[in-house]
Amino acid sequence: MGGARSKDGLEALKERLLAGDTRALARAISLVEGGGEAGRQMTQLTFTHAGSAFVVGVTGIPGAGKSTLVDGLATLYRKADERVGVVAVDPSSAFSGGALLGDRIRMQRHTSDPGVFIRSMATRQHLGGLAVATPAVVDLIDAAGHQRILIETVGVGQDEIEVIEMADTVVVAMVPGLGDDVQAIKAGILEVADIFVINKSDHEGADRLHQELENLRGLVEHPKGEWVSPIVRTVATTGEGIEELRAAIEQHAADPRNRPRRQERLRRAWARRLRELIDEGLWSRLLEAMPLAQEMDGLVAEIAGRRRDPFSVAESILRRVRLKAGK
Ligand SMILES: Nc1nc2c(ncn2[C@@H]2O[C@H](COP(=O)(O)OP(=O)(O)O)[C@@H](O)[C@H]2O)c(=O)[nH]1
Ligand SMILES: [Mg+2]
Repeated sequence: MGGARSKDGLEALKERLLAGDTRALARAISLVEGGGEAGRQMTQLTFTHAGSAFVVGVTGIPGAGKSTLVDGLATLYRKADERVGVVAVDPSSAFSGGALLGDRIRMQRHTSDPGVFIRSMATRQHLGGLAVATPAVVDLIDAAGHQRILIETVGVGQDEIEVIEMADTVVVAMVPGLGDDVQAIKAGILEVADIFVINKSDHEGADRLHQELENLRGLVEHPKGEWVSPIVRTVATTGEGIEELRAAIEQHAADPRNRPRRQERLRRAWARRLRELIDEGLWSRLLEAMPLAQEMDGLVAEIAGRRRDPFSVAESILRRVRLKAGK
């Protein structure tokens, strides 16, 4: 015990994780969330073991019924004997101190089932933000052998759009009766929606929302013969329509026309991530090579005082940098 941070400790942890040990998985996730060196090594050790799970992203405004939908899907997948992972990305839980009470009660049904692994993530605790932490956590759950992973996010910030881009199929959940601004759906979210869900179809206004969505869907460019995101109606609390949603996800996953789009989405996300890592690395090496921190204060003050412009200050620093290959 206590050796999880040593190299051997991490190796042993990795082996247990790959064997599907839930406690090892939870421990590895904590390391990754911590953002330190051990977390980075854990990601490196497990990276090539991930990538085979099918990841479904469910996004929508708070209260749309995402958790209830995810729970319904998880239950269906369990009936088919698939191991399920659930990642609830909930910035609001940073304030309430954890999953909402309703979520906790719902999740309790699965707590005695080792075939379901549930993790909720709040923004606050993550270095590098959710866009970095969530895919890393999903990969760990994947490497631990959970074939179906459901990510729940509130579709608001750029971070979350980036999170959802990692999913194989993206479900956008909406609810009727919120007026005709179509719930402030961001153009970005609309474009990544592979399936629309009208949840709370038992509420008034479902027909109207359905019509609005069809109109909106018509506005998004669809090259001929491309996948047109279906609209599925559900009442998540009774389970109505969940089977149809599962089938729509299946169809989207199996449709060969969707492969290029999915690959492009993934490629874009990894290109961004790689770029970030290089940026971070360059910056920290730069600071190692020349202790700029103090000098920066003075330079920033000069810029703020309009005595020098930011372009020439940046240029003067960069001129002092000699990029060297290797160490
Ligand atoms: N009437 C009705 N209530 C629902 C439905 N789906 C979810 N709810 C309720 O709406 C509330 C918010 O659901 P939740 O799944 O926590 O939404 P989330 O914030 O998007 O995760 C809960 O009280 C649910 O029981 C539905 O289809 N019909
Ligand atoms: Mg929720």
